[in-house]
Amino acid sequence: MGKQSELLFEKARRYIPGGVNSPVRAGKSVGMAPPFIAGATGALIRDVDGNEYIDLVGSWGPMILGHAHPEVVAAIEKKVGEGTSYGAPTELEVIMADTIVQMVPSVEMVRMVNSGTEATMSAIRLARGYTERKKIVKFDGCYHGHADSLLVSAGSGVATLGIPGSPGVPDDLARHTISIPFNSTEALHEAFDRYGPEIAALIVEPVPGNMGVVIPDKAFLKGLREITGEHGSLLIFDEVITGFRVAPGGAQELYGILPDLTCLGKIIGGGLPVGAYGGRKEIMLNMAPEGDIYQAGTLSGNPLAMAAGIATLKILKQEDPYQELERKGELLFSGLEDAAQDAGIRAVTNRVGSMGTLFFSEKPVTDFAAAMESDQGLFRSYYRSMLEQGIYLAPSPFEAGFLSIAHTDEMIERVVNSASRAFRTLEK
Ligand code: HOZ
Repeated sequence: MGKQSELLFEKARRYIPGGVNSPVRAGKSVGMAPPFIAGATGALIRDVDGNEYIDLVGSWGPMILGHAHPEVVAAIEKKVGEGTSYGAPTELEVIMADTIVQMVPSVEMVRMVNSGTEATMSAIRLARGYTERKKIVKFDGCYHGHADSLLVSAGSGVATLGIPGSPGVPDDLARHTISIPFNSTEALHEAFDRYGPEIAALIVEPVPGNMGVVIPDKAFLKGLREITGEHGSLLIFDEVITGFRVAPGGAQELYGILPDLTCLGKIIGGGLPVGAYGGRKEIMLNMAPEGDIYQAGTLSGNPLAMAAGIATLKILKQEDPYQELERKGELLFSGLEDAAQDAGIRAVTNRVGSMGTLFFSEKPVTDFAAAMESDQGLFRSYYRSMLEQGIYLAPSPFEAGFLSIAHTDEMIERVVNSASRAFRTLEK
């Protein structure tokens, strides 16, 4: 970490709460100022002090092709000279919607928005309007953005900063959200036995990435589909992270489960701000102007975001890099686990494809409670050592690490060797 970043952080804190525009990146839980970024190419990211790091954050998921992929850059450059926003329909939006419908198994119709938060918030409104019910079921440690109904027992920054429930969310609203442990079929049945006829929707990250990566039990995921169907509640998959990440059609393709609604973001914007929600036509047609459920946005379907997203999805379709990403994921995370074992550090890794997390824990991490029991002090020392060695990780034990097609085997080896050195310096 360098002087320039420290000075910028100091200045930023004068004008921006906490010096950042999204809490986790402030690095509060690792006790240090964040590196301020000057640029990034491929799998490498550079800070304003001239340090270069192997990037395992990938902007928290979107950069599956690596940074500044030439075809994505060309698509943006081609479009930018024609204007950056019209607030009117464009052909690019139709191409994007068509591509999403082709690639994501359950989606028949889709609406573009500007962030993952907007996508989940809108999907919840649609579910409530469609079912004429109020209650939402979610899982402890799953994070679906910062909309009022979804901040209850949330992961990501809420977990990282230890915020129990955000002030500003009215109790009257929060009481309609039921949060239960992930991977617990028992808790699921209890919730539906008790509140079934009142439940509008169950929302889930099919592979949670915001309490660190947690692997879903397949029978549990299947149970979500069955129980929501039995009670007339909608099943919403929040695939903002997993969409186009764990398979071309997301977790729903990987596990063969079709939700009623799907929320997307990150990869579909190729690194520009974007979100989307979609699903069965019969449900989606309830949105205004076809139906009465309202949601809107001046920048929705923004031409630059559409151009970057379409270019990204086109490459993913053509190159189908998923097997290769799986191989790289295995190389990285099994390497980390072996290195921890060799150093006598108790650690476990959870991984699906190219997303994964190393937890400093002696037992398997299958839910939020287990993730929270992992050793946060060890993570803090590990994070700092890795950064010093040129490896850029998310500054929180409750986030996912992401690989891209630009990460080479050599880079992965460097990450594992750096981790090995870091583990040897940690106090057991
Ligand atoms: N909430 C995201 C992580 N799961 C974004 C964090 C950030 O950009 O600071």
